[in-house]
Amino acid sequence: MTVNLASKIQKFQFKNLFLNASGVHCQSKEELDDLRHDQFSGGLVTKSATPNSRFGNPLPRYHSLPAGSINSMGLPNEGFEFYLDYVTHAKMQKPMILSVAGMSKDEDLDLLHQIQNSDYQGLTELNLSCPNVIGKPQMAYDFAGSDQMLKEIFAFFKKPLGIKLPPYFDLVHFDRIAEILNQYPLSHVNTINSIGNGMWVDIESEMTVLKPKGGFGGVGGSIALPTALANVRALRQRLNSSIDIIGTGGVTSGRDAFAHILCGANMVSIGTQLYEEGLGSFRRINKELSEIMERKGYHSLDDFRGKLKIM
Ligand code: RRO
Repeated sequence: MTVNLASKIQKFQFKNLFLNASGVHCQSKEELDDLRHDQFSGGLVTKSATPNSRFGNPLPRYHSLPAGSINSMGLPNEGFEFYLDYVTHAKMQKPMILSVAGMSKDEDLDLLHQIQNSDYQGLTELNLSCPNVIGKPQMAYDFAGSDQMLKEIFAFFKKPLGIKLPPYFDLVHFDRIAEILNQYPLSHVNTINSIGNGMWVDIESEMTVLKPKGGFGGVGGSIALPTALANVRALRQRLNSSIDIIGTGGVTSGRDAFAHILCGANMVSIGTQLYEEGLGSFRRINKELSEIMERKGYHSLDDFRGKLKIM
């Protein structure tokens, strides 16, 4: 039996459901080319672009944890023009998602105006959840502000647009954000960004492991999996069926990807594990997911997507 891992976001067809998580292996042209040519990833997401290139926060700004990672990269990127040019002109092997993150609402609107006025016809994702830029709050925790912003965006933006959300931790917050998002013609939501402002301590040196922001950073990897699954599930239960979901967070194996799909993910992205293991992680996780599906007699992702049973 062969299984089919094809999936889509709106009209965009992906040969398989795996993406890199934005931020991992997607900053430079070489990294983007690697992803574009890798036959075991279905698509790619760019590093979130700011209007101008940025070095980001001081080092050390990434640390491996026993079951994940903590980072405070601070939006290092090559600048918006570089990424817009890449996704517009690179010879396509697979669909690409242009991630953008202005440092303010005005910058977000300006970036989206530029995309609207460009030749780019692909998917865009607005990152409303970066936890690591000093003085820049995670927009998606401000419900009224996010609503207002989306209202202003969709007054002019007519291309496919999704947003990257931070994790929510209260059922009332899922209700509230879904109620807002359901008012807009979003292509997708990508959930979750890293769990913001965690802390890790090296007890020998008695120091933080990250330099920026006094050691606070976004937590990802296995430890984030339960939070990620909860967010995919809770949003799938609440969002209009027209809004697709990219499940991000804690995927290290085919089992984790299978769980994301059961919770309702259309696509699944790999962050910390891709960083730690490299591009080979796509091949391995593909194979593991295929084996689970074969064992269960599933031919396609639709056979079990969103069909999580409750006890
Ligand atoms: O660059 C970062 O520090 C970063 C970003 Br923009 C983000 O959205 N999520 C994250 O964990 N790190």
